[in-house]
Amino acid sequence: MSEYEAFAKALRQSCQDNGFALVKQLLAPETTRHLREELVKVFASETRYPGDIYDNPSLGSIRIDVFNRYPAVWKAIFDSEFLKVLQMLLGEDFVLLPESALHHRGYGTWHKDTDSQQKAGHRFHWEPDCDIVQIAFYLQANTPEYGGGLEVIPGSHRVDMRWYEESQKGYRVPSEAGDLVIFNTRLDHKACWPTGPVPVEIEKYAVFFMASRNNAHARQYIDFIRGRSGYLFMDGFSFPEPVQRLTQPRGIQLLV
Ligand SMILES: O=C(O)CCC(=O)C(=O)O
Repeated sequence: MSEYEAFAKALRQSCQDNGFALVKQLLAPETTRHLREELVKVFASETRYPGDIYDNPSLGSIRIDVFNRYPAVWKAIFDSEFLKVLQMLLGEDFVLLPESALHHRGYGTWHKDTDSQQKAGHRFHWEPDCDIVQIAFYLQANTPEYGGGLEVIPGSHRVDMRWYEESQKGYRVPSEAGDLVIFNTRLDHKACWPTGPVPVEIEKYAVFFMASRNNAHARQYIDFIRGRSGYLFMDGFSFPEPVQRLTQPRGIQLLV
């Protein structure tokens, strides 16, 4: 088996068994540094868009619609092997979803990203071919002392039940700046919390995208978010031309 095939096999196996995968050093160190500088600028800026979140006690600050509002961010990431890794995992014709966000100092509690759709009465995310993932680039290491990344309950993407308390300890995904973390939207997860004040030079910054295997569930998910309050960016959303030019020749689907 070639190195490429072994990598693809391990990636798929980890997502299937554990509900997440960690891909080491997908971004070059200078790209990570550049991205961190970009995010520092974005969160220092006064520009306000409806649907963004400002200094929420648990979620921190969130800026949405990376594709249209922060082109330097998606370009730096898409310039890596990012799309190729997603094709290995979700198929050559995977669907890039419109949802994307930048996070600063977010420390939320345990949840599945499917909780809101389940509360709204949907069950499509439990169908065996539903394969919708969150994709995170954390721009600092995830350490026991300072957090900075993701904590997960491995295998919980197969379990439709909350079986832990908020104090439950999970597995700290040992990501470092430049790594890629992919997780199933059914996986129980939360931000890895710091145990004390975090020095400003390692404050938590992250970039999130979403993608799906190309089947009817991608459309079901988009139809669901279109009906949700807070998803104002979806009114008239389109992927900008440069994203279309980069993805479409490779067979990657853009759904809105
Ligand atoms: O803050 C994190 O690292 C996790 C983010 C998260 O839980 C989410 O966006 O659903």
